[in-house]
Amino acid sequence: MDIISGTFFSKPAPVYVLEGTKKKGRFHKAKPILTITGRTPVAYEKNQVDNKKNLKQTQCSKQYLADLNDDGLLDLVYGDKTGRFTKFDGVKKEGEMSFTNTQSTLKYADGGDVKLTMPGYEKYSSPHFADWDDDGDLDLLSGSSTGAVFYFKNIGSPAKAVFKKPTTLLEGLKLHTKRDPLSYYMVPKELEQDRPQFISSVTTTDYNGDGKLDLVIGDHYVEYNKLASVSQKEFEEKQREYEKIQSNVVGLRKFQDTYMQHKNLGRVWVLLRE
Ligand SMILES: [Ca+2]
Ligand SMILES: [Ca+2]
Ligand SMILES: [Ca+2]
Repeated sequence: MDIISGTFFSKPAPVYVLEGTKKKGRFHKAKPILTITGRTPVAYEKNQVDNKKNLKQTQCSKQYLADLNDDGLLDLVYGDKTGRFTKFDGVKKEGEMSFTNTQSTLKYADGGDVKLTMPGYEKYSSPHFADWDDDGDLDLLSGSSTGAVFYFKNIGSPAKAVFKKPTTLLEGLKLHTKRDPLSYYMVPKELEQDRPQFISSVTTTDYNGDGKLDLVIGDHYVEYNKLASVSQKEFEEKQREYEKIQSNVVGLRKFQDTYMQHKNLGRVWVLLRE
């Protein structure tokens, strides 16, 4: 058994493999996954274009390996900040996994890019593939910036995956409707406990053994507490001030550091399928 690990940024590489050894639970050192010519398979914000000057590398929220064209070789799919699903097809290379230099994107039947479309710029698509409808082909499931989970049915064939527009399996938080970093992170207590908070990542397994796939979702949970030394009045005033300015991330950090304590945590949620 080998471990595949992705990273948020692509320096020096976005995906590593840790090959298993003969000793149980022991692995070789992580090595980067590369293209057939030894390049790093970098996902760009726009699809591959001739004018390489304008290419801007995107943040990858999750990487996933699945064979989407039934050629026996794993293909590499990235989720990213802009909500797309970028793909590098697997190619044959002796002794190791390898991929095309060129990126493509997962497609709908009408040829459009499969994309998360919730409001706001940071969407963080998070691909996972499983045969969710049990018809023999791999369907796409995705977490997102708001914690919502989407299902894209594969309406192509095992040899050519093509997807249907998404069905929402789990609604996300309603707060992330504008590019306002404060609303992005600060979630009222009652909602915090209700559903995944931020950049959810989904996987499937039959958790309760009833023969149907269930969802296991990881999230990024940020716990905030007002500093004890700051009065409630002052805190609320500053918060209103901040909301009025609709400041940027730098402003958010300043507000957090001055008036709050915060902890970044991860949680795991299980949703059983009915
Ligand atoms: Ca393949
Ligand atoms: Ca299927
Ligand atoms: Ca189940």
